[in-house]
Amino acid sequence: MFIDYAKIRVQGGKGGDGCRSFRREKHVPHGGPDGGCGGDGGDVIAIVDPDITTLIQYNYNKHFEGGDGNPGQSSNKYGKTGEDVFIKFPLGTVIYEIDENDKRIRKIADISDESEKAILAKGGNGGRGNAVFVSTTNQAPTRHEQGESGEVRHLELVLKLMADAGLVGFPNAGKSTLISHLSAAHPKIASYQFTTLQPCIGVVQVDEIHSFVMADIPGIIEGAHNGKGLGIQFLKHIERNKVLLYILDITQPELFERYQTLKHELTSYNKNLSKRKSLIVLNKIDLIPAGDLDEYIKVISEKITDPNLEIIPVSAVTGKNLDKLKYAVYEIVK
Ligand SMILES: Nc1nc2c(ncn2[C@@H]2O[C@H](COP(=O)(O)OP(=O)(O)OP(=O)(O)O)[C@@H](O)[C@H]2O)c(=O)[nH]1
Ligand SMILES: [Mg+2]
Repeated sequence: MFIDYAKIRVQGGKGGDGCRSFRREKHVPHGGPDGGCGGDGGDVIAIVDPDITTLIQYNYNKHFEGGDGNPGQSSNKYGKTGEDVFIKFPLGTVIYEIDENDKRIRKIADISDESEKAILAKGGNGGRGNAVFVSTTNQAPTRHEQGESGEVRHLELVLKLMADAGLVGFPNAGKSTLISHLSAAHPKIASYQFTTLQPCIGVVQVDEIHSFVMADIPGIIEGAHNGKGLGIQFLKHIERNKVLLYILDITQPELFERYQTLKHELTSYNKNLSKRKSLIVLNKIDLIPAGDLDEYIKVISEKITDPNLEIIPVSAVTGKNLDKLKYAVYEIVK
């Protein structure tokens, strides 16, 4: 199941206590302090796992603790450092610290690249052993410290898929059919609305070495930005796409107005999306007489004021022009 939201608790390991100890030697009442320091507690660290695309496991697994440091020992032995604990996240996870009322305090990490690592909770420092406190005035200190507790944090996880190209369209426009022909993704396809209930991503291979990532999200309807239909919950997944593909079913009336409605929903959700590079894809051209296609394109292109907005007619079912679409998207993505 695709889950893009979770809350977890992380805690660094406790530092090991410092040791109080004196070397035992015959005839020496205080044979020199030799209590070692405790080891530091382990950290909780976020890393990326490119194979995960959902936060579902964090709906079950909600507590993560770094390992505790071992206490120091006599003979100046240091305690072992606690083990770091690594939590794996899908690319595109944004991690916020929240307070007890679930209010966001700050952004801790935005995991947008595979090498990214972020410390979510630091382990506590190990306590110092009494050997450390020897001074000219105190040759036999008994002072030794307790290990510190690790940091505790409550975190909110929000996943925003990291796709290059996002498919935007009304329900039934053929978005899932398109992604299933262009990639190995297999979302459900059916002739009714809201077939796709969760985002799906696929890798589109352009040639042997080049590819880009495409995201299919559930259909958008008028009012989506106010929560209508499947609402805004999935719009966040196209926020970071480099290209938006507006998929229109060519058999529907008022194509330009439909495009405008979609764009209005997106920009009402996030005004930056109005400037995002886009393409209009007229799908299902197999359903109109071939000779009429130019006229369809003319009607919509006359109303478009942006000279850079390209219109590409395709048929996701027959595969017509899908290569052209793939290259056009790749030109923008790269
Ligand atoms: N004739 C024809 N039918 C198509 C084409 N593309 C999609 N369809 C059909 O249109 C219907 C809807 O396709 P989907 O891919 O499920 O549409 P969607 O946009 O993903 O729909 P939602 O998930 O509900 O938003 C299915 O019956 C498809 O077979 C096309 O190019 N030509
Ligand atoms: Mg679909």
